[in-house]
Amino acid sequence: MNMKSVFYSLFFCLLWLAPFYVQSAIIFKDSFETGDYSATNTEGFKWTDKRWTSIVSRTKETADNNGSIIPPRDITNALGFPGGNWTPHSGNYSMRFRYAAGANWSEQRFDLGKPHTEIWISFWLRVPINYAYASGREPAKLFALWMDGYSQHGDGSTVWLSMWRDPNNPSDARVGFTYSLGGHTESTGFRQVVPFITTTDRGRWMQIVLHIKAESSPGKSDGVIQTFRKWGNENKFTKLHDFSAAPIKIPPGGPIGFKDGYILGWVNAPYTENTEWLMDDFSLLNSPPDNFIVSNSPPLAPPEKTKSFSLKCKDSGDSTYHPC
Ligand SMILES: [Ca+2]
Repeated sequence: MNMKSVFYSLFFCLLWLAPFYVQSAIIFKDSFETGDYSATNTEGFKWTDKRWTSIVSRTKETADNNGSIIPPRDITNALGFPGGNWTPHSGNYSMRFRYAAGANWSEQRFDLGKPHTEIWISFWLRVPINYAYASGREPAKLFALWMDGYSQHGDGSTVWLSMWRDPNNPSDARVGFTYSLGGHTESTGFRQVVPFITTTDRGRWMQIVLHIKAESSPGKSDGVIQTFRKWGNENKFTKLHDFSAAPIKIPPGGPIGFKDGYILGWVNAPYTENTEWLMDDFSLLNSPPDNFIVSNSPPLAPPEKTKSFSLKCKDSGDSTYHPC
């Protein structure tokens, strides 16, 4: 075989292999199959503050705020939430978020370890089997990501997704995003508040994919916030949010990028019944996840929402609630 033949053999061999090397670069993945909060990665990811979350199998609650439950609590006697369904999205375990009737808070925080200026986040979320947006103040938190400090505690920006009551069907939820400008300011108005969950979606699993990117240089306002959602019986994602002019500020004092976040969180209108969400297959990526096909249908686009709102927050070390 001469050199030319070797070259062409090698070239076609690489062409054949290429499709196997375009997989997403996964930074971290947790399907909770350890039955606890111990998952980490080389960048130092860790699950941090917990507010009424736990790790559950189909029948047992195996780890809670203290990291473990001995003996595991049974589903029929799990803190007044009898009769639930803890079937995970995959494997044998998932993370449970429990909002007691009348209570405002269930939240799971995480630390990325290494900061990222751009990140893709994917997780599966199961709509509570008795889901209904309660009457009262809005919104209800869904997700947050920040850099040096949360909301006004940060010189860098915070990005949020929150649920709003559907004015046409008050038990249903819409979802919008907002962000703070940094410099220790609170969030700006919500944008792109679009249909999200109806009571007919009770018990359904959805995959949520977020793409969040800080501005490329101070003041450039070219940050990105995109949200995609795919129900378990769908093969394509629907784009819910698409914004590429966000002034998402990196704090001059660091960290250079997003460092901490949380899932779900404070609801201004407490549920009238004990309500539990399940979350599974959480992953952080450098690029879109595999099999990421987005429907050609245009993004849902009701009018922009910019009305003022009131979020209540309480951070480590705070003794009282305050606006976020
Ligand atoms: Ca799992």
